[in-house]
Amino acid sequence: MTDTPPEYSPPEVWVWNKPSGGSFANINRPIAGPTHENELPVGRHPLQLYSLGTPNGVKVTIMLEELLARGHKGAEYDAWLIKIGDGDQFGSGFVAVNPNSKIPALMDRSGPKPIRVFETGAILMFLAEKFGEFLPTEVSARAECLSWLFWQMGSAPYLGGGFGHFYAYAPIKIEYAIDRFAMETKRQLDVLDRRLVESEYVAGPAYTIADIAIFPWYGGLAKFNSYGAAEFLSVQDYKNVQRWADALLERPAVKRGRMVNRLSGEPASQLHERHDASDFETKTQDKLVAASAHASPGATAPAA
Ligand SMILES: N[C@@H](CCC(=O)N[C@@H](CS)C(=O)NCC(=O)O)C(=O)O
Repeated sequence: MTDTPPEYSPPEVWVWNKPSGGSFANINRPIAGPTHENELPVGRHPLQLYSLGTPNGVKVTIMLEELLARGHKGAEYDAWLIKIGDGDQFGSGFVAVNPNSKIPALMDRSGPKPIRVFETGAILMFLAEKFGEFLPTEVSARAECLSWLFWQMGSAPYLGGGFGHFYAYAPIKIEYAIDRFAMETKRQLDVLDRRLVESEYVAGPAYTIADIAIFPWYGGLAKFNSYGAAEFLSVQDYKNVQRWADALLERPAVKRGRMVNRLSGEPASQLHERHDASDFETKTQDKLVAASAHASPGATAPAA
């Protein structure tokens, strides 16, 4: 059975006079800019990341862990937690790094003048060019990689903001909206699946920033039941997406990147902030909880 949405006639001019309803309604506003003063913290590493372990955030932490795995010491980073549900993205310091108030945002403090970078496509390209990794230099391989990188930037909003929103978060189930975005999401999965028949990785024989950008969204759908929709979308049918996602999940840097700034799942998989490579061994939530219980018996959880 499907719910019929109430009849709605748009007024002449839209005004913001009521909450939109649904999950995350409290953080939606029709205006940009900061809501409050708040300086961002700065750690000791060249790169300062302000983020959260969502599919967009994870792209950057996977990239940084991949760069470190290839021996680039200049990719050492502090990953600070931005709680978007609490409105941290509207603090003045964050807005100065990303005027679009969305995680992730990066400050490169390695040079004489800090460089801000926002939008994950720009961040992945910036890091790829800075360190000369994961973006082919040969002209046709580079064009293929950038085509798939930007395919992700244009496609994922239909998956997250379209399908995920109407299937999982909207206050009512609207058949028209769910049909429209389920159709588009399945079409995108098929685009990827067909590409991965002919190619080991998305952009060709080498692992690139295209894989790093696409994996958290479409790999998440294939392997982690995003939006509780694995069965609804028959994700097991996309065999080549499954094969590719399994291969990426074997990569140690992907495993580490998925843990950073993560606030849900197994405590051992959550590293709320990362300020040192050793944090993966000592500062995951399971370890912090155990340490604080040991330090003060009776206490249950450390501050995040
Ligand atoms: N196109 C952006 C999307 C970033 C984005 O949508 N971030 C979400 C979390 S995954 C966010 O910060 N949402 C907070 C908000 O909308 O206020 C990118 O690729 O960086």
